[in-house]
Amino acid sequence: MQRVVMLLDMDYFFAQVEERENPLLKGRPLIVCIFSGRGELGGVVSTCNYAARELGVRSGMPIAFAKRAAREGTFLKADFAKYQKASQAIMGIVKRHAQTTEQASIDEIYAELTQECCGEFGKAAKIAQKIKGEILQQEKLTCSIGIGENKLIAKMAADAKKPDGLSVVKPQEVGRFLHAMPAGKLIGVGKKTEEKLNSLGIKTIWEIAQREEGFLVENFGKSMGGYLFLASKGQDDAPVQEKEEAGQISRIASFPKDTDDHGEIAQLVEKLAQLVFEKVREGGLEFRQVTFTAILDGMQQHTRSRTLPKHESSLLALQKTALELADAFGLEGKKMRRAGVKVSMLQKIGSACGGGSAAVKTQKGLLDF
Ligand code: DCP
Ligand code: CA
Repeated sequence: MQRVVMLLDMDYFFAQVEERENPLLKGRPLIVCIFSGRGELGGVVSTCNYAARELGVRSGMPIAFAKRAAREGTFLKADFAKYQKASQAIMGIVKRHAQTTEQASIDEIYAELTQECCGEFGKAAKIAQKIKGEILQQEKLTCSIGIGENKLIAKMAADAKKPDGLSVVKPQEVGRFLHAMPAGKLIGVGKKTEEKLNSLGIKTIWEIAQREEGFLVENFGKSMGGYLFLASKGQDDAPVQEKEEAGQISRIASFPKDTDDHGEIAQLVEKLAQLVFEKVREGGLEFRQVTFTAILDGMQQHTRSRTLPKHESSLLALQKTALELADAFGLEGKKMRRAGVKVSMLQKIGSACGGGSAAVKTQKGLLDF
Protein backbone atom coordinates (compact mmCIF):
# COMPACT_ATOMS: atom_id res chain seq x y z
CA MET A 1 0.00 0.00 0.00
CA GLN A 2 1.17 3.57 -0.66
CA ARG A 3 2.57 5.08 2.53
CA VAL A 4 0.88 8.30 3.74
CA VAL A 5 2.23 10.40 6.62
CA MET A 6 0.89 13.62 8.12
CA LEU A 7 2.63 16.33 10.15
CA LEU A 8 0.58 18.82 12.14
CA ASP A 9 2.26 22.02 13.34
CA MET A 10 0.41 24.64 15.38
CA ASP A 11 0.60 28.21 14.05
CA TYR A 12 2.69 30.71 16.11
CA PHE A 13 1.74 28.46 18.99
CA PHE A 14 2.45 30.23 22.31
CA ALA A 15 1.37 33.61 20.88
CA GLN A 16 -1.80 32.14 19.39
CA VAL A 17 -2.76 30.66 22.77
CA GLU A 18 -2.26 34.12 24.31
CA GLU A 19 -4.45 35.71 21.61
CA ARG A 20 -7.14 33.15 22.32
CA GLU A 21 -7.09 34.07 26.03
CA ASN A 22 -7.26 37.79 25.22
CA PRO A 23 -8.73 38.55 21.77
CA LEU A 24 -7.87 42.26 22.19
CA LEU A 25 -4.27 41.25 21.48
CA LYS A 26 -5.13 40.03 17.98
CA GLY A 27 -3.85 41.88 14.93
CA ARG A 28 -1.24 43.86 16.87
CA PRO A 29 2.36 42.78 17.46
CA LEU A 30 2.46 40.25 20.30
CA ILE A 31 5.72 38.87 21.59
CA VAL A 32 5.98 35.98 24.07
CA CYS A 33 9.21 36.22 26.05
CA ILE A 34 11.37 33.98 28.20
CA PHE A 35 12.87 36.38 30.74
CA SER A 36 16.26 35.58 32.21
CA GLY A 37 15.58 37.48 35.42
CA ARG A 38 18.13 40.17 34.57
CA GLY A 39 15.98 43.24 34.14
CA GLU A 40 13.05 43.80 31.83
CA LEU A 41 15.23 43.44 28.71
CA GLY A 42 17.10 40.28 29.76
CA GLY A 43 16.02 37.13 27.91
CA VAL A 44 14.90 35.95 24.50
CA VAL A 45 11.80 35.89 22.34
CA SER A 46 10.02 32.56 22.57
CA THR A 47 7.71 33.29 19.65
CA CYS A 48 5.51 36.06 18.28
CA ASN A 49 2.43 36.55 16.13
CA TYR A 50 2.48 37.44 12.43
CA ALA A 51 2.09 41.20 13.06
CA ALA A 52 5.35 41.08 15.04
CA ARG A 53 7.04 38.87 12.41
CA GLU A 54 6.32 41.53 9.80
CA LEU A 55 8.39 43.93 11.90
CA GLY A 56 11.29 41.45 11.91
CA VAL A 57 10.81 39.86 15.34
CA ARG A 58 11.90 36.19 15.48
CA SER A 59 12.08 33.28 17.96
CA GLY A 60 15.39 33.27 19.83
CA MET A 61 16.03 37.00 19.32
CA PRO A 62 17.12 38.98 22.43
CA ILE A 63 14.16 40.81 23.94
CA ALA A 64 16.09 44.09 23.68
CA PHE A 65 16.25 43.69 19.85
CA ALA A 66 12.55 42.83 19.67
CA LYS A 67 11.66 45.95 21.69
CA ARG A 68 13.48 48.07 19.14
CA ALA A 69 11.76 46.34 16.21
CA ALA A 70 8.26 46.44 17.71
CA ARG A 71 8.01 49.50 19.96
CA GLU A 72 4.23 49.34 20.17
CA GLY A 73 4.11 45.58 20.69
CA THR A 74 2.76 43.73 23.71
CA PHE A 75 5.42 41.72 25.51
CA LEU A 76 4.19 38.81 27.64
CA LYS A 77 5.96 36.35 29.89
CA ALA A 78 5.71 32.75 28.61
CA ASP A 79 3.24 30.69 30.62
CA PHE A 80 4.34 27.11 29.91
CA ALA A 81 1.62 25.38 31.93
CA LYS A 82 -1.01 27.06 29.75
CA TYR A 83 0.70 25.95 26.50
CA GLN A 84 1.23 22.43 27.82
CA LYS A 85 -2.48 22.11 28.57
CA ALA A 86 -3.43 23.24 25.05
CA SER A 87 -0.78 20.91 23.60
CA GLN A 88 -2.18 17.88 25.40
CA ALA A 89 -5.69 18.60 24.16
CA ILE A 90 -4.43 18.94 20.55
CA MET A 91 -2.36 15.75 20.71
CA GLY A 92 -5.40 13.93 22.08
CA ILE A 93 -7.48 15.03 19.07
CA VAL A 94 -4.87 13.78 16.59
CA LYS A 95 -4.47 10.47 18.44
CA ARG A 96 -8.18 9.81 18.12
CA HIS A 97 -7.78 9.85 14.31
CA ALA A 98 -4.62 7.78 13.90
CA GLN A 99 -3.36 4.65 15.58
CA THR A 100 0.34 5.46 15.25
CA THR A 101 1.54 8.94 16.15
CA GLU A 102 4.76 10.61 17.24
CA GLN A 103 4.82 13.87 19.11
CA ALA A 104 7.87 15.72 17.78
CA SER A 105 7.66 18.85 19.95
CA ILE A 106 5.18 20.72 22.10
CA ASP A 107 3.25 21.80 18.99
CA GLU A 108 4.12 19.20 16.34
CA ILE A 109 2.90 15.67 15.86
CA TYR A 110 3.34 13.10 13.09
CA ALA A 111 0.62 10.58 12.28
CA GLU A 112 0.99 7.48 10.13
CA LEU A 113 -2.20 7.52 8.06
CA THR A 114 -1.45 4.66 5.65
CA GLN A 115 -3.99 2.27 7.14
CA GLU A 116 -6.55 4.94 8.03
CA CYS A 117 -6.68 6.28 4.46
CA CYS A 118 -5.96 2.98 2.66
CA GLY A 119 -2.98 4.64 0.99
CA GLU A 120 -5.11 7.33 -0.66
CA PHE A 121 -3.99 10.95 -0.40
CA GLY A 122 -7.51 12.29 -0.95
CA LYS A 123 -8.78 10.36 2.07
CA ALA A 124 -5.81 11.52 4.14
CA ALA A 125 -6.63 15.14 3.26
CA LYS A 126 -10.19 14.59 4.51
CA ILE A 127 -8.89 13.20 7.82
CA ALA A 128 -6.57 16.22 8.11
CA GLN A 129 -9.45 18.59 7.40
CA LYS A 130 -11.48 16.91 10.13
CA ILE A 131 -8.61 17.24 12.61
CA LYS A 132 -8.20 20.94 11.74
CA GLY A 133 -11.93 21.44 12.26
CA GLU A 134 -11.93 19.74 15.67
CA ILE A 135 -8.91 21.69 16.89
CA LEU A 136 -10.53 24.95 15.78
CA GLN A 137 -13.86 24.08 17.36
CA GLN A 138 -12.58 22.63 20.63
CA GLU A 139 -9.40 24.63 21.18
CA LYS A 140 -10.09 27.74 19.07
CA LEU A 141 -6.64 27.41 17.49
CA THR A 142 -5.39 27.03 13.92
CA CYS A 143 -2.66 24.72 12.66
CA SER A 144 -0.89 23.79 9.44
CA ILE A 145 -0.83 20.24 8.15
CA GLY A 146 1.44 18.63 5.58
CA ILE A 147 0.80 15.26 3.95
CA GLY A 148 3.37 13.24 2.05
CA GLU A 149 4.80 9.78 1.45
CA ASN A 150 7.16 10.06 4.44
CA LYS A 151 7.95 12.24 7.46
CA LEU A 152 10.38 14.47 5.57
CA ILE A 153 7.91 15.39 2.84
CA ALA A 154 5.05 15.78 5.35
CA LYS A 155 7.11 18.25 7.38
CA MET A 156 8.29 20.23 4.36
CA ALA A 157 4.74 20.33 3.01
CA ALA A 158 3.47 21.74 6.34
CA ASP A 159 6.21 24.38 6.35
CA ALA A 160 5.33 25.40 2.79
CA LYS A 161 1.80 26.56 3.66
CA LYS A 162 1.46 28.52 6.90
CA PRO A 163 -0.64 29.64 8.69
CA ASP A 164 -3.84 27.56 8.62
CA GLY A 165 -2.56 25.51 5.68
CA LEU A 166 -3.29 22.05 4.36
CA SER A 167 -0.68 20.97 1.86
CA VAL A 168 -0.63 17.61 0.09
CA VAL A 169 2.46 16.52 -1.85
CA LYS A 170 1.85 13.29 -3.75
CA PRO A 171 4.78 11.01 -4.67
CA GLN A 172 4.73 12.12 -8.32
CA GLU A 173 4.93 15.78 -7.21
CA VAL A 174 7.94 15.41 -4.90
CA GLY A 175 10.51 16.32 -7.55
CA ARG A 176 8.76 19.52 -8.54
CA PHE A 177 7.98 20.41 -4.92
CA LEU A 178 11.54 20.05 -3.63
CA HIS A 179 13.88 20.96 -6.35
CA ALA A 180 13.38 24.69 -6.82
CA MET A 181 13.72 25.29 -3.07
CA PRO A 182 16.91 26.80 -1.71
CA ALA A 183 19.18 24.20 -0.06
CA GLY A 184 18.57 25.78 3.36
CA LYS A 185 14.90 24.80 3.19
CA LEU A 186 15.76 21.10 3.37
CA ILE A 187 14.93 19.85 6.89
CA GLY A 188 18.15 19.33 8.83
CA VAL A 189 20.19 21.84 6.81
CA GLY A 190 21.21 24.57 9.24
CA LYS A 191 23.02 27.84 8.55
CA LYS A 192 26.50 26.28 8.56
CA THR A 193 25.63 23.42 6.20
CA GLU A 194 23.83 25.85 3.90
CA GLU A 195 26.86 28.15 3.76
CA LYS A 196 29.13 25.21 2.98
CA LEU A 197 26.78 23.99 0.26
CA ASN A 198 26.72 27.48 -1.23
CA SER A 199 30.52 27.68 -1.15
CA LEU A 200 30.57 24.44 -3.18
CA GLY A 201 28.30 26.10 -5.73
CA ILE A 202 25.18 24.27 -4.55
CA LYS A 203 22.24 26.64 -4.13
CA THR A 204 19.09 24.52 -4.50
CA ILE A 205 17.84 21.15 -3.27
CA TRP A 206 17.90 20.00 -6.90
CA GLU A 207 21.60 20.81 -7.07
CA ILE A 208 22.24 18.67 -3.97
CA ALA A 209 20.32 15.81 -5.61
CA GLN A 210 22.66 15.96 -8.65
CA ARG A 211 25.74 15.17 -6.55
CA GLU A 212 27.26 11.74 -5.96
CA GLU A 213 26.93 10.29 -2.47
CA GLY A 214 30.74 10.06 -2.25
CA PHE A 215 31.08 13.81 -2.88
CA LEU A 216 28.55 14.67 -0.17
CA VAL A 217 30.10 12.25 2.36
CA GLU A 218 33.56 13.62 1.63
CA ASN A 219 32.42 17.19 2.30
CA PHE A 220 29.85 16.71 5.07
CA GLY A 221 30.81 13.45 6.79
CA LYS A 222 29.14 10.06 6.68
CA SER A 223 26.02 10.94 8.58
CA MET A 224 25.17 14.37 7.09
CA GLY A 225 26.45 13.43 3.61
CA GLY A 226 24.36 10.28 3.56
CA TYR A 227 21.34 12.23 4.77
CA LEU A 228 21.74 14.96 2.12
CA PHE A 229 22.03 12.33 -0.61
CA LEU A 230 18.68 10.73 0.26
CA ALA A 231 16.74 13.74 1.60
CA SER A 232 17.47 15.90 -1.47
CA LYS A 233 15.54 13.27 -3.45
CA GLY A 234 12.72 13.28 -0.88
CA GLN A 235 13.69 9.89 0.52
CA ASP A 236 13.19 9.10 4.20
CA ASP A 237 12.32 5.73 5.73
CA ALA A 238 12.06 6.79 9.38
CA PRO A 239 8.97 5.26 10.95
CA VAL A 240 6.36 7.22 12.87
CA GLN A 241 6.85 6.04 16.44
CA GLU A 242 6.27 7.46 19.87
CA LYS A 243 9.76 7.76 21.35
CA GLU A 244 9.37 7.86 25.08
CA GLU A 245 5.82 7.29 26.04
CA ALA A 246 4.95 7.16 29.70
CA GLY A 247 6.42 4.06 31.30
CA GLN A 248 8.13 2.38 28.36
CA ILE A 249 11.61 1.91 26.94
CA SER A 250 12.24 0.94 23.33
CA ARG A 251 14.97 0.58 20.76
CA ILE A 252 14.61 0.23 17.00
CA ALA A 253 17.18 -0.41 14.24
CA SER A 254 17.41 -1.09 10.50
CA PHE A 255 18.90 -4.19 8.91
CA PRO A 256 21.87 -3.46 6.65
CA LYS A 257 19.66 -4.86 3.85
CA ASP A 258 15.97 -5.86 3.94
CA THR A 259 15.93 -9.49 5.06
CA ASP A 260 13.78 -12.58 5.62
CA ASP A 261 16.60 -14.53 7.24
CA HIS A 262 15.47 -15.83 10.66
CA GLY A 263 19.01 -15.97 12.02
CA GLU A 264 19.72 -12.37 11.06
CA ILE A 265 16.42 -11.17 12.52
CA ALA A 266 17.03 -13.07 15.77
CA GLN A 267 20.50 -11.57 16.06
CA LEU A 268 19.19 -7.99 15.80
CA VAL A 269 16.29 -8.67 18.18
CA GLU A 270 18.74 -10.07 20.74
CA LYS A 271 20.93 -7.01 20.40
CA LEU A 272 17.96 -4.61 20.73
CA ALA A 273 16.73 -6.50 23.80
CA GLN A 274 20.19 -6.03 25.30
CA LEU A 275 20.12 -2.27 24.62
CA VAL A 276 16.65 -1.96 26.13
CA PHE A 277 17.79 -4.01 29.11
CA GLU A 278 20.72 -1.67 29.79
CA LYS A 279 18.21 1.17 30.28
CA VAL A 280 15.96 -1.04 32.40
CA ARG A 281 18.88 -1.91 34.65
CA GLU A 282 20.12 1.68 34.85
CA GLY A 283 16.69 2.72 36.06
CA GLY A 284 16.46 -0.13 38.61
CA LEU A 285 13.26 -1.26 36.88
CA GLU A 286 11.33 -4.39 36.12
CA PHE A 287 8.92 -4.91 33.22
CA ARG A 288 5.81 -6.93 32.60
CA GLN A 289 5.09 -6.36 28.94
CA VAL A 290 7.36 -6.97 25.94
CA THR A 291 6.59 -5.77 22.40
CA PHE A 292 8.24 -6.69 19.14
CA THR A 293 7.86 -4.30 16.19
CA ALA A 294 8.51 -5.23 12.57
CA ILE A 295 8.63 -2.73 9.73
CA LEU A 296 8.47 -4.48 6.39
CA ASP A 297 9.88 -3.47 3.00
CA GLY A 298 6.72 -1.59 2.03
CA MET A 299 6.95 0.34 5.34
CA GLN A 300 3.96 -1.45 6.88
CA GLN A 301 4.38 -1.53 10.64
CA HIS A 302 3.31 -4.52 12.76
CA THR A 303 3.51 -5.04 16.52
CA ARG A 304 3.20 -8.14 18.69
CA SER A 305 3.01 -7.84 22.49
CA ARG A 306 3.03 -10.25 25.38
CA THR A 307 2.10 -9.51 28.97
CA LEU A 308 4.04 -11.74 31.35
CA PRO A 309 2.45 -13.44 34.40
CA LYS A 310 4.55 -11.25 36.72
CA HIS A 311 7.16 -8.46 36.56
CA GLU A 312 10.59 -9.61 35.38
CA SER A 313 14.00 -8.06 35.75
CA SER A 314 16.36 -10.37 33.84
CA LEU A 315 17.95 -9.98 30.43
CA LEU A 316 17.14 -13.61 29.78
CA ALA A 317 13.39 -13.11 30.27
CA LEU A 318 13.43 -10.08 27.97
CA GLN A 319 15.48 -11.73 25.21
CA LYS A 320 13.49 -14.96 25.39
CA THR A 321 10.12 -13.19 25.09
CA ALA A 322 11.28 -10.85 22.33
CA LEU A 323 12.75 -13.74 20.35
CA GLU A 324 9.58 -15.81 20.72
CA LEU A 325 7.47 -12.89 19.49
CA ALA A 326 9.84 -12.32 16.55
CA ASP A 327 9.89 -16.03 15.74
CA ALA A 328 6.11 -16.29 15.71
CA PHE A 329 5.81 -13.30 13.37
CA GLY A 330 4.92 -14.44 9.87
CA LEU A 331 6.66 -12.54 7.09
CA GLU A 332 4.35 -13.98 4.43
CA GLY A 333 6.84 -13.60 1.63
CA LYS A 334 7.87 -10.06 2.66
CA LYS A 335 11.22 -8.83 3.91
CA MET A 336 11.93 -6.95 7.11
CA ARG A 337 13.45 -3.48 6.98
CA ARG A 338 13.53 -2.53 10.68
CA ALA A 339 12.90 -4.27 13.96
CA GLY A 340 12.15 -2.91 17.41
CA VAL A 341 11.93 -4.16 20.98
CA LYS A 342 10.01 -2.41 23.74
CA VAL A 343 9.28 -3.04 27.41
CA SER A 344 6.35 -1.46 29.21
CA MET A 345 4.32 -1.80 32.43
CA LEU A 346 7.46 -0.78 34.29
CA GLN A 347 7.94 -0.48 38.01
CA LYS A 348 10.86 0.00 40.38
CA ILE A 349 12.40 -3.29 41.48
CA GLY A 350 10.97 -4.47 44.76
CA SER A 351 8.01 -2.09 44.81
CA ALA A 352 4.74 -3.69 45.96
CA CYS A 353 2.61 -5.06 43.16
CA GLY A 354 -0.73 -3.45 42.57
CA GLY A 355 0.35 -0.14 44.13
CA GLY A 356 -0.48 2.54 41.59
CA SER A 357 2.19 4.81 42.99
CA ALA A 358 4.86 2.24 42.12
CA ALA A 359 4.21 2.48 38.39
CA VAL A 360 6.93 4.41 36.61
CA LYS A 361 5.98 7.45 34.66
CA THR A 362 8.54 8.78 32.19
CA GLN A 363 6.17 11.37 30.78
CA LYS A 364 7.95 13.95 28.67
CA GLY A 365 8.18 17.39 30.17
CA LEU A 366 8.01 20.60 28.19
CA LEU A 367 11.74 21.12 28.42
CA ASP A 368 12.51 17.65 27.03
CA PHE A 369 11.44 18.78 23.59
N1 DCP B 1 9.79 28.13 20.91
C1 DCP B 1 10.65 28.76 21.82
N2 DCP B 1 11.91 29.15 21.39
C2 DCP B 1 12.32 28.94 20.12
C3 DCP B 1 11.45 28.30 19.19
C4 DCP B 1 10.18 27.91 19.64
O1 DCP B 1 10.27 28.97 22.98
N3 DCP B 1 13.54 29.35 19.72
C5 DCP B 1 8.43 27.75 21.39
C6 DCP B 1 7.44 28.83 21.07
C7 DCP B 1 6.68 28.35 19.88
C8 DCP B 1 6.74 26.85 20.05
O2 DCP B 1 7.96 26.58 20.70
O3 DCP B 1 5.35 28.84 19.83
C9 DCP B 1 6.66 26.10 18.74
O4 DCP B 1 7.76 26.42 17.91
P1 DCP B 1 7.65 26.59 16.35
O5 DCP B 1 9.02 26.57 15.81
O6 DCP B 1 6.66 25.63 15.79
O7 DCP B 1 7.13 28.08 16.16
P2 DCP B 1 5.67 28.71 16.20
O8 DCP B 1 4.63 27.68 16.44
O9 DCP B 1 5.68 29.81 17.20
O10 DCP B 1 5.53 29.35 14.76
P3 DCP B 1 5.12 28.68 13.36
O11 DCP B 1 3.74 29.19 13.05
O12 DCP B 1 6.14 29.20 12.41
O13 DCP B 1 5.18 27.19 13.54
CA1 CA C 1 4.48 25.78 15.19
